[in-house]
Amino acid sequence: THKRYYSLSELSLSVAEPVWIRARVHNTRFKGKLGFIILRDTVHTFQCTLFLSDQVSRNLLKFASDITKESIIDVYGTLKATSQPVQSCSINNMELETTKVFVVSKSQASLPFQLDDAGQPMTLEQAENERDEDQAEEGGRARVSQKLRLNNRVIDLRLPTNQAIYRVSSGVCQYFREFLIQNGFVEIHTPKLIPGTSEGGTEVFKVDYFGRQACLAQSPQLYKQMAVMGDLERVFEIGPVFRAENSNTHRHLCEFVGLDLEMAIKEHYFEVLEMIHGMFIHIFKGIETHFATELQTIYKQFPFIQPFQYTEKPVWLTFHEAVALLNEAGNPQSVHADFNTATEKQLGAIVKERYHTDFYVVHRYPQEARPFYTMLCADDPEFTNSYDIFMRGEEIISGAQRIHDPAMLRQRAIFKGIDVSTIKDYLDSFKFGAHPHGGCGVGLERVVMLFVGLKNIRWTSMFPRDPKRISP
Ligand code: ATP
Ligand code: AMO
Repeated sequence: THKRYYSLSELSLSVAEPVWIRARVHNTRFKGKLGFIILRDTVHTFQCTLFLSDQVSRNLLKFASDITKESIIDVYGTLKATSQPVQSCSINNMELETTKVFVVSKSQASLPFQLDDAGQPMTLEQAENERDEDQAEEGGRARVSQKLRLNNRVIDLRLPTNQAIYRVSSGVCQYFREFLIQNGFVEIHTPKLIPGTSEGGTEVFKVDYFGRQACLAQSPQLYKQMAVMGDLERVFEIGPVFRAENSNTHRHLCEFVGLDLEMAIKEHYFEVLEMIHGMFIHIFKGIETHFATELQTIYKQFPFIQPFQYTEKPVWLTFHEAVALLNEAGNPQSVHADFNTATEKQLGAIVKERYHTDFYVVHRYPQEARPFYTMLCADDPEFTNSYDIFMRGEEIISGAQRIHDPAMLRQRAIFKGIDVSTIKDYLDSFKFGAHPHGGCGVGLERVVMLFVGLKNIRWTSMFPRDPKRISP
């Protein structure tokens, strides 16, 4: 049989017998007959004490005082309540009176940066200054630069804030999958090496495919629709999306995780919007309920964050209504062009004031702003059965009802400048009886960034890819 090891989150004063703990050394302090080892495990920190005694020799104290930060150790001892809260530990009502210490794996003594420095609370100015890695080098700087942290990402990931972020990110995927499976969706995996673009435009990585040209998929768009034509009817995918987006903004990556869904619809694209709304409420509630410690850990480093606000009653605006609100506020936005980033933000502020929510839908976009496969409105072909969804005034979702008539689809592809020879199989798939259908694509890193209230997508991408970074 194996020894039982406690993780820090399992510790409780009701555990009477001595315990073994394996964790990382966050810090140590030794003086004379007394020593402290601060252990760290995910978002928790906890203090072990060693006193010179019958059970703790001078040799053990000396050995323990030489252990380097970030080493992994086993400690054995008894849990004791503390008379006052232990300073700088997240578990502060108890400590371990330690009698045994073993080193499992030693860390090199010099670290690229100190975790405590990288974990210092940031001001809004410091957080916003990190929109781009190079900008981050100037003005309102964080104590450890984003560049240094990302260059040493494995160590950076150990920060409690990062432990929390990637647990929240996992939770978002878990609730996305859970809700859709409960609603009859099938999880699929579509190819990432494809013959042409799926979204159009030039933002595509070209690769050599045995002498022929192929592309890294800009989205699962064409294949998720083909799966619906293959009668899977309700499908979803969690997978990588590639965009040769040569832009250094706080919210664009060259590779991100797409949460996509596609479903047959009976009468109206509102069926898809209702599904998406239900799914997001499920995600938000799941995170608030089961990841509350993680959220608190993140807010501790970013004390300026206002928790995400949403209403269970959906807030849906038509593009025309959104433009009217903007025009009223003095913004000359036209109904025939997409919003730019500043306008999105302004709309976010207006909606928040009026409807008290950071989460809302804008639908019936102008055709100019949408890809070729988007269904035009029956009553006005200048507009489309499409939608974007916003969180805190930034786009997190695009979606639409799709054109299922093959002749119209072909015509729209040509109109939008797509080389139809590269999408022949896709176009053909609508010739044998096509379900009316619609869906959406969500950017995982953006959802996590905006739900939590972070200011840079690089903090929600574990190994971010942007035009300047392809490693680690
Ligand atoms: P998607 O590309 O998936 O629609 P997105 O949020 O990037 O998501 P875009 O349509 O690319 O949406 O852009 C929306 C707006 O964001 C644009 O109108 C533009 O004003 C702004 N934008 C896009 N790329 C950049 C960039 N590289 N730098 C500054 N602003 C940008
Ligand atoms: P779209 O191109 O709008 O739509 O992408 C869908 C969502 O993906 C996220 N996103 C990004 N995240 C990080 N970095 C990027 N460069 C980036 N680009 C987009 C955003 C966006 O809302 N096929 C359609 C979806 C559909 O209609 O089903 C599509 O790809 O959150």
